[in-house]
Amino acid sequence: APGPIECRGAIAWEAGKPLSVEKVTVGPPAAGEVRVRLAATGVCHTDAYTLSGTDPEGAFPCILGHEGAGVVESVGDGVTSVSVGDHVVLLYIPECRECKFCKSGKTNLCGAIRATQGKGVMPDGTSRLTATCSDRGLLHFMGTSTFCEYAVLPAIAVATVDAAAPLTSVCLLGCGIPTGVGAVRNTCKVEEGATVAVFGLGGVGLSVVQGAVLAGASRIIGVDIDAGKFANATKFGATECVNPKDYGDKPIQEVLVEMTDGGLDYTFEAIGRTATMRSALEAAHKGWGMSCIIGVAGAGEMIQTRPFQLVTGRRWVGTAFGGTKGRTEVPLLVKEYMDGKLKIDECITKKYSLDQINDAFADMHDGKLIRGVIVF
Ligand code: NAD
Ligand code: DAO
Ligand code: ZN
Repeated sequence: APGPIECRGAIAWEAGKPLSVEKVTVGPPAAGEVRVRLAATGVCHTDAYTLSGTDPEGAFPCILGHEGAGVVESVGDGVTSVSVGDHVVLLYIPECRECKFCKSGKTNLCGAIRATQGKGVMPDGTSRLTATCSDRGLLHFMGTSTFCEYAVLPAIAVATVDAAAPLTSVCLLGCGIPTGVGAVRNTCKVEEGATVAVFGLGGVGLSVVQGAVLAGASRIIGVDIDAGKFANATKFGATECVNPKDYGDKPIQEVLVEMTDGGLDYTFEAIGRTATMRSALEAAHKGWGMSCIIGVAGAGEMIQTRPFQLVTGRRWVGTAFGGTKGRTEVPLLVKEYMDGKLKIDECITKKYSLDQINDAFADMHDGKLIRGVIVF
């Protein structure tokens, strides 16, 4: 049976402090679990949000990170769905295929390990992570904790992918890209010829743009207050870009409604601000326009609009991980990437070593990155 592994990880000792790269002991996988040697992980705003301390559910000390890919190093008792040596993308939303949610055919929000994952522990209520220096237990994060050379997850939380695919690229299929592409395909089911607006042109918004291109949208309007984002948006297929700052006090939804003869068929909010969520809803066309919330707002914030906006046929929806069922759909996204149909490498602005992880956070804060990737 596999024993504990001593390796390196980036520990978040407390909120608001830089991550500390040091020795971490990663326990063996228990029954139903797998241990993965990470090859690469993306750095996402959710990691920074929790580290900042504004996430009320953030608990420390922990190992952050949720956009990872690697190779299965060992498996616990009873694991049959994956084998040692398999290449996997780690899933912060698992897919058990047995719970009420999985069986509904209506959602990707598997409930199998929800309660323990939210508390930062494995399904048996314990952690596999220990800070080697002090023997202090560390909490898991989002069920993944990818900022470490090894991670332990339930087998239902890894997607086996084509071993020929570079793990340093497909790690981004752990969050940002499926979120944007899936919002278009799974959540909104955007049809050919539809008009689309994307609020926020970061990694997630660009993935919405990419999804809209793949869906055959006729018009894709990017909206961002940082005009520096427009070049990439155009590269990914936005047909127009709009900067709300160019319109003074005029609400951006009015600008968009005028540009589009009454509004868009689909709008997406990929920023995480309640004001832009309202703008996106109100920029959707009367009678049929659908607006999708992707951005994660601060704890306790509320959205608002006049109910008349919904009475007159606009629909307000939201999505987690783009409605993607990870074990089933992530391997298909890898195939699309290998076939040259899905852009991933274009989303990677810069690669870092684990020792440079705080630089990756700083560059992300400065808005310099579509995505930064830590290569182990
Ligand atoms: P990002 O910071 O890279 O991109 C956000 C963009 O919004 C930036 O380009 C910024 O200039 C722009 N922006 C900021 N304020 C604006 C405003 N008032 N009007 C127009 N544009 C504005 O972030 P990202 O990584 O692309 O993530 C976007 C959001 O999606 C975040 O809230 C993140 O937490 C969330 N997210 C959600 C899911 C999900 O499953 N629902 C998954 C991943 C990320
Ligand atoms: O099943 O209740 C649930 C929650 C599943 C996780 C949803 C997370 C959505 C937002 C992710 C932010 C970026 C990683
Ligand atoms: Zn399930």
